[in-house]
Amino acid sequence: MKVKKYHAPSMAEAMKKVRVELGDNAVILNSKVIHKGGFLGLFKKKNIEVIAAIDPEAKVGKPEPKEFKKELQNIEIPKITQNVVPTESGQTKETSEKVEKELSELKQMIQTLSSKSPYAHFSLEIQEILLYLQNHDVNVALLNRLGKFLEGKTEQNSQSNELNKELFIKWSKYFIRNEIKEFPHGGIQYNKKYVNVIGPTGVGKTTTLAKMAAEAVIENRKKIGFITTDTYRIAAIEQLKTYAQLLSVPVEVVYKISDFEKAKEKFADYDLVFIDTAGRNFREAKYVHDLNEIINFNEEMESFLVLSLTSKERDLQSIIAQFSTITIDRFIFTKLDETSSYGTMFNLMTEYKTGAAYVTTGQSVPEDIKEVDSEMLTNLLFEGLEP
Ligand SMILES: Nc1nc2c(ncn2[C@@H]2O[C@H](COP(=O)(O)OP(=O)(O)OP(=O)(O)O)[C@@H](O)[C@H]2O)c(=O)[nH]1
Ligand SMILES: [Mg+2]
Repeated sequence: MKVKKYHAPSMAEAMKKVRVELGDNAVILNSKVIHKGGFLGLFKKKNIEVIAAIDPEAKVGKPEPKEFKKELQNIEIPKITQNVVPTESGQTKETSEKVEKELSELKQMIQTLSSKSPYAHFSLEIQEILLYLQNHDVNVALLNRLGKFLEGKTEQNSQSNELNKELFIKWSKYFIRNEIKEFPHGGIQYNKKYVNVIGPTGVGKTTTLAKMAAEAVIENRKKIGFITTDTYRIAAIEQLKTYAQLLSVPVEVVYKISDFEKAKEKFADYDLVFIDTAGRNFREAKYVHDLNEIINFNEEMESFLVLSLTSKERDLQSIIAQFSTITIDRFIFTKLDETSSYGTMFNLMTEYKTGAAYVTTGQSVPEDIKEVDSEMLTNLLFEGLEP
């Protein structure tokens, strides 16, 4: 049994190294993203680490998982004699004990990894794709379904001699896109008068609303107004007023539902009204209740839940649960520029059966926003795997 660690700037390059050195029957035990070098924690380089193994005496074809595990248990750890006299290189009893301990830990690690790796039984081509997506934090359930789908495709096309990486990527994209295709995606539909952004604090609600409003005014020539219900911070009203001034459009500040009704009259002959809301701690159940006290959600309204991709997935799930009493039309995923992991978007869309409207890619208004659909999102996810 030969076990080796490989480092490369991308998953594709790491897999190439594995293939060249260990051949097509290698098994990937683990892969992770590591950050190397840098100064004071900055400018670190992203690196992929892959641990791969091969049994040179194994029959051609992939090893059965059970056999493979048994073989791992039989890895010989070289016995290092105790009480070693210091050698010329200065090796002492302590260092040899340390080496033995490290070897034993390594064996333990390999055993744990191999028993945990849910993908070791797939072919190398499938593993490469699954591990790439795993690094993007795509969840295990989705990956297992994809693995089985790719296995089925491999069987159907077993006679073909064109089973190359491009084909596996094409099949994977087809599968992933299909998982999210049925949900409505895309930006403002322009068929409802009110557009509303809600979400936790600091995720980019106001900035994103300004970007959406700018598109409505500049590209679609719509007559728009703003409503802000964010009366918790003076600065929040000023922030929205600044964007409104840039677009030469009015802002109404709304404290209670009667103010909302007045603003509605004021904007009677407007095409679109963009509503900004206060970000609140999503753990406070009262937040959603308060929103219902100010905004009349019975109006013709498109509601977007703004989620930052820099948040933990578990927190995003709690946020979505908190907003379950409000009809969310689509998600907006912000701060794409601050993460290299896009899987969370797919996990949430499939879990909550909700599509996405936009991704935002920076602080600049109005340019750092992109309208999305299932094809664009899928291409984005696979960007780093394309040859
Ligand atoms: N890097 C990055 N920063 C962003 C993006 N969108 C917004 N921001 C920044 O995130 C910070 C918060 O943005 P806001 O629009 O004020 O967020 P908010 O959700 O309205 O915040 P509250 O109203 O306080 O809840 C600002 O510094 C924005 O410039 C993005 O796509 N990428
Ligand atoms: Mg805000």
